[in-house]
Amino acid sequence: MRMFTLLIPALVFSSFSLAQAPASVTGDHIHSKGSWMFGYRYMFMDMDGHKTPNIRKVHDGHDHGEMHQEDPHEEIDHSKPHKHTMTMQMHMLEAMYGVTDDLTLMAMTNFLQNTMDHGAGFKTRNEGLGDTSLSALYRLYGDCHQESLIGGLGISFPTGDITQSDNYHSGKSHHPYHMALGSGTFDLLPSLTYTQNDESIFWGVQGTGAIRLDDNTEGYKFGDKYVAQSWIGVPLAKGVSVTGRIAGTFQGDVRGRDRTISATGAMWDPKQQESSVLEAGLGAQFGVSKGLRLGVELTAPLAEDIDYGVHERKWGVTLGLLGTL
Ligand SMILES: [Cu+2]
Repeated sequence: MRMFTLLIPALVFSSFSLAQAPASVTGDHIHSKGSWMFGYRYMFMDMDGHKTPNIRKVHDGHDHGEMHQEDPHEEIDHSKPHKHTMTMQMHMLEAMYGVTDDLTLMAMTNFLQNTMDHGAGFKTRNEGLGDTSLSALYRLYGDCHQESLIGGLGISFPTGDITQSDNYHSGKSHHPYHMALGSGTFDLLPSLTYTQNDESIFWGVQGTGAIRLDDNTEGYKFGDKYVAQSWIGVPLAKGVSVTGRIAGTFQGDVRGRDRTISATGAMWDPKQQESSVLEAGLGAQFGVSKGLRLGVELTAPLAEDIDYGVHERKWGVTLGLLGTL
């Protein structure tokens, strides 16, 4: 509430266009020649346990979230239902620069904190620098105000360390795949975004991919990842808008395997990492001052089709502070 009263005077003087994608979306716009944008985004995701064949059999379709936490030592015994929960926090920095009115370069890097709770207060944590990407965004069509079609092509560099030891297996093993800080591979990042904007409504649709170009140093590669999403937004007042978003994400299985990770359960099994998730996002954006925008978005899954090695998603939040020069 106090934040609102602080924002109101700023909003009155704001002339920054808020017809922009939700805080969790990147690569949806370009910048005019010679102009810069800098951004910081914080993402938090809360994840539930894995579904397991055992839990399914015992509970026969009932909510898996009801399972009790158990001693980490019991976890190895897969005849018993168990639960590992996980949180992911990401601090992302980005910079965009308009090389021409049609071509914008975008650089992004992030710092990750992944924490897995194995039950009974036993936690493993992996944190550090994630992967870094450099992308080119090109205006294929449109005026970038009322309508635009933007194609993007980027490369993700493996700056995230994939050799951090896990204290779960006496430090001899690397963290399981979904706890890794990066892919370990050079990834191709294609994207295509179409947006429309008029006085009373704005919307966009975007497809993005992460295609692994080689095997990493540990002898595996993550499955390719594809996201298809669409959002719609309404300006409520000058400097304030709300958005709704729906996104489908597919992530393939790991190919090959990390030799330090023995498949003592689905979580460590490279062939149990595939997921398809449909999620919804509800967001709001505030013009803080001319050229500075604060966005927030809450996300929750609508439907999931996930392998036994994948955590079920619970909810997430993204905060974004983006400023143009
Ligand atoms: Cu930008």
